[in-house]
Amino acid sequence: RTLLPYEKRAELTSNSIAKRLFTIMATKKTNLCLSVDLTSSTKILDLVQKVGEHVCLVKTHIDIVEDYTDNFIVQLKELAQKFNFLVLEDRKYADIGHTVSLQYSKGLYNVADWADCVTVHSLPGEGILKALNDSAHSSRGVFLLAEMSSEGNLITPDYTEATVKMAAKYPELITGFVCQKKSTFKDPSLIQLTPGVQLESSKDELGQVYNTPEKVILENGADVIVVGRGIVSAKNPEAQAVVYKDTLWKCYTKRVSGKL
Ligand code: UP6
Repeated sequence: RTLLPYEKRAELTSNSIAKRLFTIMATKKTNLCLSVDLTSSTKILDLVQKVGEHVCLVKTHIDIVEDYTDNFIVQLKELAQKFNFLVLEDRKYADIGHTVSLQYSKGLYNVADWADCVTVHSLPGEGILKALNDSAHSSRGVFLLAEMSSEGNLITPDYTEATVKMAAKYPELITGFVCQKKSTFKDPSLIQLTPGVQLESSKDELGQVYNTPEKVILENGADVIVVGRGIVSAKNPEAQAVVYKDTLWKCYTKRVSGKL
């Protein structure tokens, strides 16, 4: 899986979002996902305006935005079109199917309307995927959480394995996994989205664990790399996004060249 280039893997997918994401990465030559964890919609839009050309995916936590309006989404989607990136709402759904289908398509944020893909926990069982499969249009995707980056998380190897098995029943819905290890899944048509990445390995004060680009891409099999504070909290986020983009892409090209 990890030795195949993105453009080849784009041909293998059954999920339309995975196909688009692989294609965007290959075309724009970037596997950087920016996690815009800011609480002001103007700050988010300013940052995305500056770094949009360097990313394949923008990851939101829409429920932390303090001044949410529908117009914010209109503008975010305009930037997505202009710069050719996709939008992932990192909602980490984790309830019974019925509730999740309401959370996904109703309420203030109407996530189903605008997010190309969402994150979902496998914890409640398959009903959560059935619900999303029924309410999502055909051009939507799910990243299923198979592992987490945070210290002391309660996910076990058995849970991870059962998560990967569950995903195999929904090939048209599943874009990939949020996970940390290369061995977690084999299917080259699915995407490994890996958070917990900064240029130096470190930790934050609340249990987040950071690995380097080299480690997550060359050793651990990451395909799309999520960077939040590494960019958002930098003195010059735009310049830092370019540093991340270049470093991450170099690791990817090294990996697919097979000369490790
Ligand atoms: N995230 C993780 N670890 C996971 C899953 N998701 O950090 O296992 C998300 C967080 C945050 C982002 O919700 O939005 O990825 C990481 O941000 P950071 O780079 O600022 O730590």
